[in-house]
Amino acid sequence: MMPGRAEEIIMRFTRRSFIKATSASICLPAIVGRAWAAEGGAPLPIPEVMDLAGGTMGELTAQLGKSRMLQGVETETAGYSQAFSGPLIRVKRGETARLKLGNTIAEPVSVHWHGMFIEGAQDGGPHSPVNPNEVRDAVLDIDQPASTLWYHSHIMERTGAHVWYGLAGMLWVDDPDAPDSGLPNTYGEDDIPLVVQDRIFGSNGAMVYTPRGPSLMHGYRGDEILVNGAIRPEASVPAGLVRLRILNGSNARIYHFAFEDGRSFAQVATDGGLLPAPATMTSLTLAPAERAEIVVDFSDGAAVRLLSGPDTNSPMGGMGGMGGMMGAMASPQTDANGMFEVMRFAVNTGLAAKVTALAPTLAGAPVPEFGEPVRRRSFRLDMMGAGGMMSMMAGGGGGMAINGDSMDMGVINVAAPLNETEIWEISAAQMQHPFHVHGTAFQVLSNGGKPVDSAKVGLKDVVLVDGKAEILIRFTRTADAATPYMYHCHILEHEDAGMMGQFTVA
Ligand SMILES: [Cu+2]
Repeated sequence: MMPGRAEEIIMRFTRRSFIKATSASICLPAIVGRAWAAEGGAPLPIPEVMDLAGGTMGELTAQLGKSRMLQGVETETAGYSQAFSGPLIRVKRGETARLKLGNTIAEPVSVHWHGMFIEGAQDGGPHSPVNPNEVRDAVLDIDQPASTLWYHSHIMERTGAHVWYGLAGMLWVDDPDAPDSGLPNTYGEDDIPLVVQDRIFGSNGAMVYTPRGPSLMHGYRGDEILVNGAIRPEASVPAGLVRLRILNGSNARIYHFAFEDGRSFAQVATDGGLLPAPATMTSLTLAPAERAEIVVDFSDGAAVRLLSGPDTNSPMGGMGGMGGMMGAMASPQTDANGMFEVMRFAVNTGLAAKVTALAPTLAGAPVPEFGEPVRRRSFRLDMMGAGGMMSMMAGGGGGMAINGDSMDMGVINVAAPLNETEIWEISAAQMQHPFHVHGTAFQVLSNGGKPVDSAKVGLKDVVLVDGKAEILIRFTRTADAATPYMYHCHILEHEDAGMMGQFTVA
């Protein structure tokens, strides 16, 4: 990453905020410190649905806007056809979804369909920018299991800034021919999208994004938690089973979710769709870009808070390391148990509890059919490439790399044959990295030196690599050299600093 690049992006996104802040400080010299408060408890925003079923043409236009996230000040944000984030897009398996992609922002953006099995030409990666005032067609042939996916901008060296300011939203694939899983499915009532993101707000209420040195190495993390664009909001739920479709839409933060009262819940789906059977647990770790669907029982009528443990993932070892010492790592305030609030749930007896029991197995869960692998590839995620850690400490971009090579738009790193099963071995020495592969879903064979039970983990498109992970992978769509697929770390600051490679499928 070029030194100074991040600052340029920020200037473009927040120029108006800077001007406003400057004039405010001239007019109101008595104001010291924050001009705002971050109060939780506002109603959870439920994203508007853009249903593309039946050939309805959709439209997503990247734009800047102003959002009321904080009390006392507006925040300049970016979104797709709205001020922050984007609509919840629903598409149906067996159909072709069509959208017009526009851009009114003064720099190229893109719309990457994260988790979708579509050819490279429609994947929306760095080779498919929507330039300012340009319109691009997206034609998405939907053929994959019902699943909770998302979309976000994916421009070379700018993905972190774009997602931070708001260019990301959820996408749900529905499968009308799948047998009924019996899961709650009333949108916004007992089937609720939760996009969890951390942010830093400056004293003027503007979002602050300045990854450099330790905050680039760790990945850029914030001290305020947004869910669907609202600070620690409150969801109103029926006194029954409620399905929460959680996306970790944060740039770098790993969450360790648990309910305040220790109640158990059932995970029913992962990145690639339903699990074969509900998996009961009391805590859930979700790395950036991972999704989980959980079913929570609210029939006791009690209000409860969803919490998270702190993110200790660090190239310096635990305890915040040098990042903490240098004051560059923002983190929410934790309670006596070391947990922080994500959001709240209040039971509304006026809402009908439509589902009160879970089936022991989930009808319609995808059955992975990979067959025997024919080759093995290795990917080493490296934070110590050209420039190295000292360069990053000094505020430079350093050279993050995979197998020693930083991402180069002109280099195809891997040519993968179509419809051949491979084992990919991903290793990460300094810290854990969420490794994402475009265009398909994979099965995790092992992680951290231990075999993984795929029935409990399901089909994935992101794996949080703990030392070393092995995945079973196959590509069923093509990608040519003009619009190749990407594999990369989904800590977006690592991706933007070069921890990404590109591959063709033919
Ligand atoms: Cu990484």
